[in-house]
Amino acid sequence: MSDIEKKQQYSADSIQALEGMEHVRMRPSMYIGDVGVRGLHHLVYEVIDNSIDEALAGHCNNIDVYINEDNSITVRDDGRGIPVDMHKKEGVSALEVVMTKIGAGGKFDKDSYKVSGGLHGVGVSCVNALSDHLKATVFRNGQIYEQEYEKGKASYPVKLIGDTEKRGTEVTFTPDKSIFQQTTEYNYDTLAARLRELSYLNKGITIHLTDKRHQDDEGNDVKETFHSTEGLSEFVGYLDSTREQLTAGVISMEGEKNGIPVEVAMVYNTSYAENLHSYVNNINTHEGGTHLSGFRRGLTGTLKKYADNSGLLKNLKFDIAGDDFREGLTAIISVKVAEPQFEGQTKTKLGNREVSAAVSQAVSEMLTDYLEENPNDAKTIIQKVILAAQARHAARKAREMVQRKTVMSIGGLPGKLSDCSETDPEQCEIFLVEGDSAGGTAKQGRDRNFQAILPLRGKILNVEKAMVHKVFENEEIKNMFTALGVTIGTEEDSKALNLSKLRYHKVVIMCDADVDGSHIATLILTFFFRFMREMVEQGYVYIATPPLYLVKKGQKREYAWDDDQRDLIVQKMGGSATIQRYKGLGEMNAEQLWDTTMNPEFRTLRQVVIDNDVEADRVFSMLMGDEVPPRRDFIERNSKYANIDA
Ligand code: 0RA
Repeated sequence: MSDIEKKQQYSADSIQALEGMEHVRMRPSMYIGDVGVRGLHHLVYEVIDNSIDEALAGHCNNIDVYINEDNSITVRDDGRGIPVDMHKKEGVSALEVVMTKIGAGGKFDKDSYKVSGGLHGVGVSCVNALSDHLKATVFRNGQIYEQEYEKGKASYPVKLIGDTEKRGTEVTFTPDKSIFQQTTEYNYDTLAARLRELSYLNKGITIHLTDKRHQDDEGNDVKETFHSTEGLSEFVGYLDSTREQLTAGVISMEGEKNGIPVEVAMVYNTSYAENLHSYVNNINTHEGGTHLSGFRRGLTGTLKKYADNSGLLKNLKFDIAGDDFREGLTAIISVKVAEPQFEGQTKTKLGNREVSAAVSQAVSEMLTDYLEENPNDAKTIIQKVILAAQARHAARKAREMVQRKTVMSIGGLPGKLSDCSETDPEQCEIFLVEGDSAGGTAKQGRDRNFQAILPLRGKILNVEKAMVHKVFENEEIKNMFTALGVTIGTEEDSKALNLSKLRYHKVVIMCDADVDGSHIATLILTFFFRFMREMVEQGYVYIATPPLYLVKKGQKREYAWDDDQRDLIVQKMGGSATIQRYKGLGEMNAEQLWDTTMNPEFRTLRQVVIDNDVEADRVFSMLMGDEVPPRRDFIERNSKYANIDA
């Protein structure tokens, strides 16, 4: 029995269920993961999932999501509407049971195949418990019903408020500020990314997102519509839109194998990165699992067989490994599993054994057909695989050099590193600084007890476009590996990261606050995202935020991080102040850099988080492409969402 099932059984008793709602408020992280930005957005996904389920059951076509002016959220669908009749056992309306009893979720509809589900699958009652206020409106049987709640408790019994021709359910909730203490402000891009993802994963559904807090030039609310007719093949196209495709079409399939609905879409591009994304019941299975291993097995087996039969591998002097078949591959795998077993650290790894063969078979059939029907594409793909194998051999040599350097302790650290004296990694910070001169200032300004400085020379390698062995041969990248104490590659997995000897628990990217600086920061971030991803996932990677302005009047000095702040300071000083705009870190002296950017007491560090795997992948390929404007636009829009670190 899964945890969720246990929870449902537990809460079947109404008295215990009441305790359940209080328990959610007492231990919210147990239900929604955390009470930060992620948990806040999770509330929305939890509500939407009910509407998605209604759509998957064939009763709903449209879902409207509103971010209201006060940061409350409204989700409306045109499904059957949550039943409002009396629930015999509980003695209250079914609606009230769904809204106030933990785990009551889809209990009414035993026949419906509940496949959608938030990561924690806890249901809308959980959202209710964590909301200051929630209003549910049901359009059903020609009538409109309403009920409101405060912190999960019904304010009055369900009431009839009018007639309607519509059908559906509408939920508006205001997250409780006493629970979500960090912020209750919703990020449009985060919600948009998830809704877009859901529309690709559940083709045919139309989802609208409206942001009532922001208007365009004509005064209309910012708004987007997400709808996919093709599903995953369109998703792959979207994801790879800034990469150059190797073959003309997307290879895709959709069907059922051994009773398991399987959908796969894949495309090869000219890059060297492997981008596999997998889903179970609309949940991103970030840690992979049986469906992903089934995909890999099907892919390798089929391509190997084809290559052997076609004679393309004749006279090859080196072996071909599984990795080689996935270089430059972008693929999305989506399965629907009735009773998913989630394992792994973040419970995003599928454990169900039976899924592996289902996906493997589906992939073999799909690929075999494709290769036979498109012999030119087949040849192009196999040639790419051979090149990958060749490069891998070169990479192994380069990697071994990085390893060797890491293992040596005396004199093993890069010469450019100014290390700190503290040795407990948890206390230690390293600043990756662009350029030697800024590096010098940082070295003078730092607290050498716990802050290390590693200057990086100019533009570091764009790993998005470089072959793997070039990455490991790169001087700056080798320095980062050795300075951080991170090694890569084990016997079983050439890409596995070893963080057991990590020397700093805060890695701070410190670049100029201009376009060039953000480009360099993005290059470094891309490196972390592709080659040291676990560092990001474990929350070790931060971005420093140097000020843009120094405002001076007489003896008074204040710093500003944006134009509004600058104007406010000038006003406060009574006008006619001198404004210095910092063009780079180099214009600051050591003391100024310490005061504004490095001193833990006053600085703002932005912690780098990945809130949507697929979107992060797309954004990095976009950012590292050749066009500057979308990159700049993106960075400017996203730099507002700062995570304060004390
Ligand atoms: C169970 C039964 C029925 C509808 C729903 C659940 C339902 C729940 C939600 C939550 C958000 N939107 C929803 N839409 C529908 C109705 C069963 C029937 O009418 O026979």
